[in-house]
Amino acid sequence: MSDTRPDLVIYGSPVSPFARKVAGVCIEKGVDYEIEAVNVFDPPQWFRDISPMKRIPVLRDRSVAEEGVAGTIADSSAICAMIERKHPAPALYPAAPMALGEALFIEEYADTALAMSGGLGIFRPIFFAVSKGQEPDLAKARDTWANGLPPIFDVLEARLGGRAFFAGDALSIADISVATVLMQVSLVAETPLGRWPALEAHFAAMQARPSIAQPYAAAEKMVRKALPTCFDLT
Ligand SMILES: N[C@@H](CCC(=O)N[C@@H](CS)C(=O)NCC(=O)O)C(=O)O
Repeated sequence: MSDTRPDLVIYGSPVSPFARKVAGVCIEKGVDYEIEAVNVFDPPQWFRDISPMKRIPVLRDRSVAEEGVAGTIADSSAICAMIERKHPAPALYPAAPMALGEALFIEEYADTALAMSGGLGIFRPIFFAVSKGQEPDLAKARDTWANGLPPIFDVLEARLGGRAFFAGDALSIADISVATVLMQVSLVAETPLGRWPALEAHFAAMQARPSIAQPYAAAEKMVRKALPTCFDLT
């Protein structure tokens, strides 16, 4: 009997924006994948072995190896670059040197500055608390929305400069990264972006893409079990 399982396995959870980024790249490219759940806060030894920083996601390419470190890649940015090389079309990394650099910078900015602020400042204080039956730290979330995120949104707004995409004139890893990380906030709170019209338009366009919407819907289903509605942080 032939093996119908996809080559690519994303270890992690759709609740991770970085796992959704990898899923989004696979969907844009029409590459089959599956997600295998791993509790990153108490992972089994086999996962610690393939994730030196104890982070999700980690990718396994079964066509390389079915177990062990071989055939695995940790870190969403490394994973997405590998998938691009393995499945080049449609390209999600600009060919022009400067646009490529811009795309990689925006990816990094989303994965660090935006993820720290939105994830640690809003998602975790709300969702982690609610999951444990505790009161959400709305004061921290409101402070992040009022003071932490606006300077980051200012940078993204300026970098977009009214364009549809962050780098070059086509969808790239930059657009996917910003949308998946920003949607971590949407999982727990309303995200009115009226002060940043280019970012607002970009966010709406990205949310309409199956590559962003499908992994998000899987995350939302999990989050809504503990948190039926989103908070207004304004
Ligand atoms: N730079 C990493 C970040 C991965 C990351 O921070 N993942 C979070 C989940 S969203 C995690 O594994 N956290 C585990 C922890 O904080 O102990 C990537 O892009 O893959």
